[in-house]
Amino acid sequence: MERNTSLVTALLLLALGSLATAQVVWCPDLFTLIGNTACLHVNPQTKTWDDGRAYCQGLNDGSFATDLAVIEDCEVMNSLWNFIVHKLNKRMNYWIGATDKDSEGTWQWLTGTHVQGDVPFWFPEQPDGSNMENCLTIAENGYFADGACNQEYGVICQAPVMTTFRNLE
Ligand SMILES: [Ca+2]
Repeated sequence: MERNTSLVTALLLLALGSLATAQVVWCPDLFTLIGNTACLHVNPQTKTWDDGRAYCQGLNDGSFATDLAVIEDCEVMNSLWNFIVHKLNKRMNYWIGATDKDSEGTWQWLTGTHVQGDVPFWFPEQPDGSNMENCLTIAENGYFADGACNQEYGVICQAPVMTTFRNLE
């Protein structure tokens, strides 16, 4: 009997222990959690791609890095476009963080990874600008397109997702 009681007590404590903390995911100031996995900042004020990048890189206090957004996830892409159209009501062209400046036709994110091709990211027939269009936008139709880097578009910036373990007791 005593043995059973201590076993039950141990199991109960174990259950309480796992319930007592929760992982809290959040974003730094100025950034919104999109699709539960990305911290993004959408600014409809228009800038060239380079100026947009500099703007994004300035959106932090030095304890983490920020840059133009890297959108590799379909869920994030959908949630982002819903946020832009339905919440901000600012459907327009936005710069994001990829170019084919280094090698025409080879699109790379600022992180160095290859930009995924085709549906559901790129609009059909895009990219189509060859050497004239070397920067990546999410266009006003909600899909990727290439754009001339000195055009002035809105910008979408990204910060790392922050995680905290919060005690629930
Ligand atoms: Ca190009």
